[in-house]
Amino acid sequence: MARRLAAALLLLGMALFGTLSVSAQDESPELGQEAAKLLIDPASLGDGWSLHHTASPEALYSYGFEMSPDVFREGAAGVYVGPQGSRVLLAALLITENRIAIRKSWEDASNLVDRITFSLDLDYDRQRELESAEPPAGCAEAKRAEGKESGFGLPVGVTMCAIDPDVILIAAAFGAVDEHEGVAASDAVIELILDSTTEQPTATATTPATASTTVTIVAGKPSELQFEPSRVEIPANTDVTVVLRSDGILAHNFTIEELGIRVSVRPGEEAEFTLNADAGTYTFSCTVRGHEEAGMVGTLIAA
Ligand SMILES: [Cu+2]
Repeated sequence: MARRLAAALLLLGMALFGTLSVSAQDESPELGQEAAKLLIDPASLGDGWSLHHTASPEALYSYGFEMSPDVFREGAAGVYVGPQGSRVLLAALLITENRIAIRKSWEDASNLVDRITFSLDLDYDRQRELESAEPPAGCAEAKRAEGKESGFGLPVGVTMCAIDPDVILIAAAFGAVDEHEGVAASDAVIELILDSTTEQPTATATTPATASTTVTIVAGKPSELQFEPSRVEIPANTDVTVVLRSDGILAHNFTIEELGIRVSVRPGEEAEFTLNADAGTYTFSCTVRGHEEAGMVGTLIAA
């Protein structure tokens, strides 16, 4: 048992600081550019934090993590180092779009979390509590673990979050992050990522589009979880062509429950549909789990 723990700790150190990943990195796929957008700026973690390195998640091979292209289309990992030995490991995994891949990806990512927490001293009561806790805002599903690093006693929190059926984020926080420890720290990192993709867009987003019979609505840009514009005016009782586009990295939809409209778009795709509404004010939203709650809503005014 002691040897297993020692081996696990050694692997942990290697994955975090990349001392042994040199040979593996040579064969690793490139750092995924789309996934890399989900890695946060070290400054957002607080004073004294820096990005130690970024890598393809293949660098997590020491945890036995295999990034199968059948399951994951892209990924990126970042290792951040902070004050007093604290560090954060962040992985963003983009999943190949099919049902089997989505299920398998959750299993693979879960296994990775298990391996990260394998070497920790866990409190089982706390673990049960975490299992029934609500996922962080913006996460459709979450898995968390909290414990102390054997030997060093550093508090560790791990949060895995599915922000969409096809994106999984894993944050592991060793030591304190902005005065948080354990799962509070790893949750805070996940929230930072979701916040940075939902930043208030520039003034143009609130500028009402003029009443027109053609309207373009962009999802996913400049903020992943917002519509641009978020306020749309159309003439009442008139056929209006709506062009819906996703410029983000997630799939989104445009839904107006009252009008029975739901149109989905995948990243980089465009959909066109006709809208005809009686005079009134309607709410449109994206019903992908967690998106509306994160601010993916808008107002449609037919007048
Ligand atoms: Cu959405």
